[in-house]
Amino acid sequence: MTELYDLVIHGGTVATASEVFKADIGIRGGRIVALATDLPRQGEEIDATGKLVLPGGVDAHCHFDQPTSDGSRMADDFSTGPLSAAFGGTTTVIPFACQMKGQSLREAVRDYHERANGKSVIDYAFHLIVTDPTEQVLGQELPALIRDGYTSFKIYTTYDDLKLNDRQILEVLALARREGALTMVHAENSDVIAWLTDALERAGNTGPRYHATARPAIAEREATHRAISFAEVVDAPVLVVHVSGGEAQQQIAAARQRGLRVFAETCPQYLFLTAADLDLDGFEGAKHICSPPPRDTASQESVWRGLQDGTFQVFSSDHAPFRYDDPQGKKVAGEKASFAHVPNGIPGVETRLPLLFSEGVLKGRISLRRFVELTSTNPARLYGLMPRKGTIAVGADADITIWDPGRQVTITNAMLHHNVDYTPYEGHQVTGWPEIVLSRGEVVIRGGECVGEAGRGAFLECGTPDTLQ
Ligand code: DUC
Ligand code: ZN
Ligand code: ZN
Repeated sequence: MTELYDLVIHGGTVATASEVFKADIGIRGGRIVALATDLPRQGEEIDATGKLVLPGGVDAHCHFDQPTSDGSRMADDFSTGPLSAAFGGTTTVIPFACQMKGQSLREAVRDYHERANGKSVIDYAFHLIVTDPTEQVLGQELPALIRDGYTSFKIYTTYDDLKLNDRQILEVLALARREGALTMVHAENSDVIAWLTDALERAGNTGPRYHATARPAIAEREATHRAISFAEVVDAPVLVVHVSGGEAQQQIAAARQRGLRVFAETCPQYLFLTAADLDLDGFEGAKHICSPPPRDTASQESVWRGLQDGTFQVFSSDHAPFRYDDPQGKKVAGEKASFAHVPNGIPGVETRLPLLFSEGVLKGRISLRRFVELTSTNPARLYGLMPRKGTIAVGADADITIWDPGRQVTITNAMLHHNVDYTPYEGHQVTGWPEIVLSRGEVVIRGGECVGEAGRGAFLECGTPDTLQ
């Protein structure tokens, strides 16, 4: 008799964005084919008694093997980045394919496929980063790429090598509207940052902690307001990435109250770090330099409220990995460097889910359903990966994380699998950790080991973003 299932997960508590229920899961050909109590014991079996059975995480903001204009290299490539993600319970990553100014966007995409090809243990899609919206890019390349499954792109309002001017932002938003894509915005006012940076450096204030002074919440608020205003002019949806706290959050909440299709993402660093972490002894504060910078405890509370009240739809890592003791120098730029030359970004792809589960779900700040929604379902929906990814349902890919809700872990860098020599969360105690991770029905992580083959992860074409409120 042919078996109905290749694998059955028995006895667990399944959580989706809409319900939490006891069920067995039957898997065949990499997909979920049955969801019911007491499925027959067939094929391979996993006993999930006492465990949570969650849709694998979708980390919609991570940077792997992304060259920077100053030549600093990211520590994780498309092997170690996705591997670390998988160990942390994530089964889909959406890193960026970044166009360099003067480069064709098609060429950039080809380049990133070469970087990624044959390396990732889990499935991946790409957001684009549009830095040079020429006539060729807007008229031909971008519309064709959207049709080919690259349906979201990030634009910047800061960094000389990345930023767009206001006119260009409007052009990109208008194209996104026409072609059914989603624009993600890094919102910080470039001139405010440059002006403050110059003043700080002239005064000799160049240590890591001044990174936070040079990038104040007002600069983020202004650019957030501008991005939302432009999206309103064009009548296009927009998603503001890595929102750090109350100032920008108020702009987003007010826009959403007016019924605008404005979406927002926040990240662990805005819940678990503050600007004080940039002020550690010596140069150690450089370990926490990311942009926007972490703020203060009031901002952390504000971000928690935004996760609770729906201002934020997406919780991503913004994993942007640089080594602290890099061969090029401490945090790449060297200890003598001004904060302005330290690459912006911190690791977090493996700790994203445990931190939010422990501090959010177990401390009663968010429900388990909301946790799943923020970390898996909403990113899949907004970036056009539903119904394949982001949920546990018949027909979906069997991307599943079996979660031990009681496991106590003290986070140390030694236990993580990224290629970075530190974690910003060293010594942080959490309860809850992924135990078994399946990608398309195949166990990839079990018993603290990777048992999935490098390169088995597939490239995913994204469909039209679901930006209905
Ligand atoms: N923006 C990101 O999205 N990641 C790292 C640094 C930055 O400025
Ligand atoms: Zn950014
Ligand atoms: Zn980022």
